[in-house]
Amino acid sequence: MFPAVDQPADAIEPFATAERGARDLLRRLSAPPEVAVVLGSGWRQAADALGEAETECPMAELPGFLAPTVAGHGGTLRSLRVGGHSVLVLLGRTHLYEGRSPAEVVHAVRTAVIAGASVVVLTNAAGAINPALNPGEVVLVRDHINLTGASPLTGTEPPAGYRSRFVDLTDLYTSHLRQVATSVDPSLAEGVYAALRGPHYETPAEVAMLRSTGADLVGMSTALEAIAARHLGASVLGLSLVTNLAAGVSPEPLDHAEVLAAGTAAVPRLGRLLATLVPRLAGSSPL
Ligand code: 8IG
Repeated sequence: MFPAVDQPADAIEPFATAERGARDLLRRLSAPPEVAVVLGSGWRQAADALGEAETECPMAELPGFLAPTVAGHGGTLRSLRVGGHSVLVLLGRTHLYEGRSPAEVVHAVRTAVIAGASVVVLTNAAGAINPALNPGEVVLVRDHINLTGASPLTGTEPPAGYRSRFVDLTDLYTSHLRQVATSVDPSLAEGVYAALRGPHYETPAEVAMLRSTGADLVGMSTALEAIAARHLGASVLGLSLVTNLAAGVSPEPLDHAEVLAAGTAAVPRLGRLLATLVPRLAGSSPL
């Protein structure tokens, strides 16, 4: 088997690359992370509610992370202590729709878990398929339907010392962590997250199909990171901010600006939720 010529060498050895990332990360931190929090669109502005950064650096400084694109800026790694626990915040993520490989999409999560995080919180913004869900609402991901056609475990076998790539995904979004979240905020709904590649939104017919398959939410992230985290033995909590009704659920067409505005309006609530929830998740990994 030969890798495609234009593939970066890193993509061939994703676990070794994540190990290098973790070694570099640990040199920068005063303590290994216990919890890793990935802040997706809509959630980034809520990061400051967790407290003041102890250490912060551009993700691109660490091995295996992508250089920032010319247009946008790259992601940031921030470490801080929350309620006596060491927390690593990943501000920004990589998506398949950017033309990135599954290994690139999950690299930050792999790095965080190999560095020590036993709990991974994956946040995202999503469209509501279930009409009972409202924009501005936060939904606990109970399970996902991975319709990306991709897996972070495709390719060469994980090296010695890693679990089999034929990983069990029963209770992927650990019921224990969902219970902790519900105890912090009993108003949180639960739903099934359908992950698609995007970047286009769905047609109304696709949304109708997703609804009949049991999906409540639809988005373009999270599923591959959850799989990679579970493969490495971490517990996963998924939090979706509903920013729009999926196509056809509402008679209005989707407007990206409105999606962003709904995210901004929710920032104070997201901040409060993260600040109360994250310290309670540390040390609560039953795996
Ligand atoms: I925010 O309606 C957000 N992300 N696929 N569909 C998909 N992704 C989304 C949507 C949506 N809203």
